[in-house]
Amino acid sequence: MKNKLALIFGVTGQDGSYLSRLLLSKNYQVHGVKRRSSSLNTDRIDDIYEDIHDAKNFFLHYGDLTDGQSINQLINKIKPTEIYNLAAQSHVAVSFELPEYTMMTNALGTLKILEAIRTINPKIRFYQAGTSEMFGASPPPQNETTPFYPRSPYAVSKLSAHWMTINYREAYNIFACNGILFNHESPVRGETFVTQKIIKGLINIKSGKQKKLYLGNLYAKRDWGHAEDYVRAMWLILQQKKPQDFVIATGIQYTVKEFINLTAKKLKMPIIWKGNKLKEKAYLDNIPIIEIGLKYFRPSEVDSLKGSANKAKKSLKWKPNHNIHSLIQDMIDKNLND
Ligand code: NDP
Ligand code: GDR
Repeated sequence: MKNKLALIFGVTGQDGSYLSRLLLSKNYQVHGVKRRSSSLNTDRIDDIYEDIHDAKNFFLHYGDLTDGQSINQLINKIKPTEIYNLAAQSHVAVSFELPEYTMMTNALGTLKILEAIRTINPKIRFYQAGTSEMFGASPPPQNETTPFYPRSPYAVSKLSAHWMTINYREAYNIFACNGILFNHESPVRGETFVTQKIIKGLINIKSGKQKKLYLGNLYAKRDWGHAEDYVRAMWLILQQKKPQDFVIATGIQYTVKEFINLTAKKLKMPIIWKGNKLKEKAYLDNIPIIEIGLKYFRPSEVDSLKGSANKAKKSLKWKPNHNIHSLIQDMIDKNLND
């Protein structure tokens, strides 16, 4: 049987690395798009060549979502059967500082892929990496029918890509789907996202490499899952009979502070919280190790996200294998082995 052929934009990111492994395990030929950077940016996928015996099915190409010509050429050359658009300026806080670039990459970049599919081969199946950030200020639990209320340039850019994906599905009959994924983390999560920042920070403090960890809003609530579970949902979404959009979430939320407490407990660091608001601090052996850094607050925050993935559970038969405890443990173990 002929291999399925996937093209992944954003292959060097957290999800790109997990999805590549999943698709290779399903005998896909996987082509990933990496962008040119002044230092190496393939850390997360370099070991695929060593770990996976059949790495002859894994190829990397240069490309960029802001460069429509490169997108067209790649789709023309590779002739994928499925395209996963995971590429994005994915940092919410950064999007307030780079709103125009965020919009160009996340919104217009998605449009460029959809246009390429429409003109080159409308039979290609398309997955768009949507986000719970699009729900923003809409109260939880959020599902596929919850109104969107984006609270950052990032969320607005993703909402544009979301609707563009629906429009191309309806206007041109393209198998184009949105996954609306809630936060998902892993040992290869970027270091400036709060979970990895907390885990690396506490491990460094414990080993004496770092004195303090500065964080922003400790009371934001998030529904954190594991990337390994979430890329499985992406693949399932593209294997359905009809193109549809799905919320993917665990249905359980924790505050940032609760995430810190769970991590500290696993690391056997008995921290004690004192003070409040901007003066709130966590102490270990009477020494402050976590403090509030004003610069980590966002101009507008998303306070509470908790997804309801009932549709995915029913139609995709998807359910997460990880919970918050196994997620944190996995992240700690990998960090300790580095
Ligand atoms: P990452 O930030 O880890 O990865 C983003 C990827 O996009 C990287 O490969 C990055 O390349 C690439 N990229 C950035 N800008 C461009 C560009 N202009 N052209 C081509 N590639 C580009 O994100 P995640 O893996 O965590 O997330 C994957 C997708 O899912 C993103 O679109 C994100 O917005 C979305 N999402 C993520 C969630 C999460 O909790 N992780 C939840 C919901 C949605 P480089 O390595 O060179 O930086
Ligand atoms: P988020 O993830 O914005 O939800 O976007 P992030 O980990 O950046 O923030 C989660 C919450 O923690 C609060 N916070 C801090 N955040 C960061 N990054 N650094 C800090 O020091 C800090 N202190 C407190 C934030 O204010 C926020 O409330 C992620 C990204 O992966 C998006 O691409 C994705 O779409 C969404 O998840 C779902």
